[in-house]
Amino acid sequence: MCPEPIPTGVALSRERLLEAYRTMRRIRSFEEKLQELVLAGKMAGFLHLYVGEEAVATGVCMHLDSRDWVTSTHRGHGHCIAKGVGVAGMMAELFGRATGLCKGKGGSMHIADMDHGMLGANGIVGAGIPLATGAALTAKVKRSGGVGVAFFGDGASNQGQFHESLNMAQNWKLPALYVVENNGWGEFTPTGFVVPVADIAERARSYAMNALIADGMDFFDVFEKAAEAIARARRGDGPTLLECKTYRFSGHYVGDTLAYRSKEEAEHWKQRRDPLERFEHRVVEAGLLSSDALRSADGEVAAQIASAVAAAEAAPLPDPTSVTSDVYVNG
Ligand SMILES: Cc1ncc(C[n+]2csc(CCOP(=O)(O)OP(=O)(O)O)c2C)c(N)n1
Repeated sequence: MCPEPIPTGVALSRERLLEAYRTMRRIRSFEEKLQELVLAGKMAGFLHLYVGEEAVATGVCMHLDSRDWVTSTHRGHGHCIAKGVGVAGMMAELFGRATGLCKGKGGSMHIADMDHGMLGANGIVGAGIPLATGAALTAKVKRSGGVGVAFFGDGASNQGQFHESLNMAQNWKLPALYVVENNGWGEFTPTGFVVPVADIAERARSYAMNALIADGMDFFDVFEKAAEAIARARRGDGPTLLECKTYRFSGHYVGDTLAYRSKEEAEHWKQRRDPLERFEHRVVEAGLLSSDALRSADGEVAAQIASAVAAAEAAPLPDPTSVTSDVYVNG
């Protein structure tokens, strides 16, 4: 089928547009359900929500396939879902069940799924960056055509691992993509308070690396910039630092009182820049998708998440005797 043009100049078929919407909606609905479960005392553990940043993971991962590897952060549900990890295994993992992706031992911050190229969420800020660099080195040595993609925050770009990885990747022309999700905050500190450059993309210049900036609240802009960066990596022309300007609608974690940021700031982003609403507005205005098609996608996603919750709640807890298997044991 002929791809339909859209106003940005990005040409995507109706199926691909629906796929993008479904992925963004799946991330949002999955996390809204998690928040509800935690606040109702039905799910234990610490949660960092990705709500508001859906266009970043989706716009990048829609270019990836089974050759590619992704590393994530403490705010990792969106990256997992966008890379194709199933919500049933994720939900079971978050409930700590034996049927979870990591047999209930990883939880929110350590979801990994090798079958889908997800090398792991990571509770250590910046730690995914060298792992994705290693994946890019593997792809280069094996000539697999794959790309190593690291998602991380503005705060992580202050870590030594970021600088060491970028230096190595550029020197060795690795097929890597470094996606900075600049959401304006690192925990409770404004980015400008700890990052002296106006754009984190500027940091690429120190390593003679290609850099791009995208509106992280616009799926189409991220999609277009990521296409360019990933094509470059696959061609053997080296890595890119892609800075996506975005915003987390929620607090740093579920339960954060948000006393440090103004309501006006958050309202501005939610009302004017919500990536799902902007996407819908654009595709419906351009006659590419109908509101009915989008509501039907919402329904499918809601049913999928409800069934993931029901299956997870019914699943067994891990057998206590398995506590030392699949983990590093000291001594
Ligand atoms: C090495 C390390 N230092 C500090 C922390 C505590 N910590 C957890 S999240 C976070 C902020 C990270 O900010 P950023 O990288 O911008 O990601 P965001 O939370 O905004 O997505 C910090 C400091 C940690 N987990 N790891």
